[in-house]
Amino acid sequence: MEELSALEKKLLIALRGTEGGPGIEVETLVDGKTFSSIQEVMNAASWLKTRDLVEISEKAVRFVGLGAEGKRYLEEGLPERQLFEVCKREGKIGMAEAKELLGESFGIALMHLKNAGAVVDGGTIKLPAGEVGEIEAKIREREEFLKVLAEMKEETILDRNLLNYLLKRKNVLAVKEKVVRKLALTENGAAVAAGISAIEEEVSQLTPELIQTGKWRDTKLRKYDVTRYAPRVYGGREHPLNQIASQVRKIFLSMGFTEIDYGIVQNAFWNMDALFVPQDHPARDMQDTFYLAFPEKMAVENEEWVEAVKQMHENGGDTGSEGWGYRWSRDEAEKTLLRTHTTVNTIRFLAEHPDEDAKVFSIARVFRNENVDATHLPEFMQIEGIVVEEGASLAMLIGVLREFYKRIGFPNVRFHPSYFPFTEPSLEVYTVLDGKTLELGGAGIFRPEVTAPFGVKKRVLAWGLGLERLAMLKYGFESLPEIYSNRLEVLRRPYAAKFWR
Ligand code: FA5
Repeated sequence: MEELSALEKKLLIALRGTEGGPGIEVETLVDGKTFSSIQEVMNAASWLKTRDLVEISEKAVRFVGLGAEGKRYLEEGLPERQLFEVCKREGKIGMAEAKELLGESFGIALMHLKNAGAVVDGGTIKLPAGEVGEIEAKIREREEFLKVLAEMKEETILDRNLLNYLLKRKNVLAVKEKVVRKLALTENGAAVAAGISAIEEEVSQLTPELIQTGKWRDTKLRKYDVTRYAPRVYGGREHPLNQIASQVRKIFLSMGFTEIDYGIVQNAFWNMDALFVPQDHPARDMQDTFYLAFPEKMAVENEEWVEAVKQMHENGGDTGSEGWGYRWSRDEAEKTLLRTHTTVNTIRFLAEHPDEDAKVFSIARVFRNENVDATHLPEFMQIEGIVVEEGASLAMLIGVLREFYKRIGFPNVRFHPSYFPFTEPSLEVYTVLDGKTLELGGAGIFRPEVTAPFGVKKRVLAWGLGLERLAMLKYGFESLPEIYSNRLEVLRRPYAAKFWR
């Protein structure tokens, strides 16, 4: 009883005595005093129904009224009445003559006069002798029916045959369907209703006003039953990929990093040459990289950089390295492409800020000419970062990555040695999932061949990590394509990490 709202109690009282019967129509309960709207009644009724105190019955009922033609016939008479009158005067009438007399309504008039008993014989319409009275009676019945409908009361009983006949005539009648809802108390409901004595006004929502004025002390607060069923509400929320990107951003910002980004369209110089990726490296093939037709080329901003990178590839410049030992091509370096990794962001940043200590990161989209599978997409996001600092070390690099993964929820990532043309030493971050290793990212210390051409003297710790693979593990997606499927049932389900500590 305590969990019932005042409105629910009022409804129970209003329904007293309805148990076991057909119930009361909802509309009749709306009196502007106890209940002000159908919604109010139905709201209370629905809750009472979930508690098995009220039964709600719904029945679709058809309401018949006059249609457009029906209203016209009521004023001007039925078309068959007009034809009947001329026939009656002459005893018969020729089809052609009748057509002329009645104009447009001739067809309908004839059809319904025949239905009432007239016959057509050799181009003449006749009322068979002795049946004239009967025919007229039928027409009158129809006319009466229309009149009755026009003034219909709830208790009017209609002739079913006539009704069916007129329903077949076009636009004579109009039918509307309405759902009639009736409420009745269940046995439980009757017992509860009998026990209600006074209805105290009570409050189901504590407002700031109630609290500030102190009125809450004298207010009766309605109790909640937290075990009751309530429909699940799906509020809007950020796409999981955006959520995880925001978390990644927050983590790096809180670790003192600054976010950077350069454009998606780059030339091979920044995407590869500056990173000491040789010009015959397989990753530069069209099978792996999306090159652009417009613009086909993009010059490098600074000739000194071009010269230094060229030397590095051809002979290692003055780093003591031998370089790659081939003739470097400016043409190849100026080719435009969609960046294949975000390391292009950090190398550009380094070229522009060669002397600074720095901690920068980016979370950005990259493109590769890849076949889609569970762990590969042609378009994906990378989390890139560098730490530039005199005494930076591999231990620091591992420390930063461990800290990042720990903060995002993965305390047990592992590292093993790896290879990238731009780092030495290089390592790979991975995790084990369903017995298989899943590569999460690459990292390392930029080689002198990468830093020297831009005059960077300090050590640079660098990494590039996959965002989607992280999202997949964190939110329990089956595969990377599922993240982008944007199916509502996938986006709505509660996220469950696949990866466990
Ligand atoms: C790189 O892209 C290097 N630039 C990373 C790096 C940066 C190394 C700085 C050293 C220093 P890799 O191609 O392995 O490396 O990609 C890095 C991560 O991106 C992968 O570990 C993976 O998590 C993600 N990734 C790579 N290819 C795909 C793909 N096709 N779909 C989704 N994620 C991918």
